Amino acid sequence: MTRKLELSRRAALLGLGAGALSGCDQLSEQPGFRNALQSVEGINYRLHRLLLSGPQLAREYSEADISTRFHANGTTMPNTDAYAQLMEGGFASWRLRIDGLVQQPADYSLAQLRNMPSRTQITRHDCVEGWSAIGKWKGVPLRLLLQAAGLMPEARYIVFYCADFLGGASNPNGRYYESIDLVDAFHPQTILAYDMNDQALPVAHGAPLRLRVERQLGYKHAKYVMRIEAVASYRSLYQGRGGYWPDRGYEWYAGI
Ligand SMILES: Nc1nc2c(c(=O)[nH]1)N[C@H]1C(S)=C(S)[C@@H](COP(=O)(O)O)O[C@H]1N2
Ligand SMILES: [Mo]
Repeated sequence: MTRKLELSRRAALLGLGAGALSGCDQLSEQPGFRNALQSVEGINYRLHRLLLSGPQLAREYSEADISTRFHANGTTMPNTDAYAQLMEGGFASWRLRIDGLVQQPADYSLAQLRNMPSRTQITRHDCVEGWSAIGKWKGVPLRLLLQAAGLMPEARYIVFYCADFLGGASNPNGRYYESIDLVDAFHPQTILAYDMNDQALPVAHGAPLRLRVERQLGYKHAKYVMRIEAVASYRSLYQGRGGYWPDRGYEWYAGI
């Protein structure tokens, strides 16, 4: 099924015009809309988990398919002094923190991540706003970092905290974050990418590190990842729906 068809199918299920789904920044605050979204989301999640809980791979493309223009969306330059300093220093002092329900919390430099085994994949990014682009991503499989950290048995979700705040740096609730379950966290195509199209990841696309979780929509692919936390539940984080856009009405499980 094409993306457009899929979106209009969901819109029809929700009893909405296609326009109602046409933007990361267009939201309905109506409780009815949210409840409808949540029940459809449950069906989509359970279906996907039934069909996709194995290692089924998202389609991979060839070099010739790589898009000449790849739109940068959402934040394209994080708006904090802390990020500006990291950027000026070429991210030499940047560290990725891994903690939460793990045996061995850790901090990784970019050089350390680049020295780990890597995966390269050419995949299509689908934004809920209706555009797609094909890019080549190289990074460290998330699975390797989680195995090194040693998940505790209670861990069920992996949360990604980003450097950027939407709606102003002084808005503590505006921090971009996302979360995924362990099926996606251990999936072979789930990587923390530091290269895009054979170059260091550009700032507009999430430097120095961004998530690629290829079987889900664009907003799940957290850019500017600073910290990874293993949790039993995401209900106590921010608005309790597991991500910046899920907190604002979008599906937590954005399976394509
Ligand atoms: N930290 C952060 N991650 C983010 C966003 C953002 O605004 N901030 N936008 C999301 C959305 S809606 C999309 S479509 C993709 C865009 O990635 P790109 O800029 O590489 O195209 O990043 C996602 N991850
Ligand atoms: Mo998006």
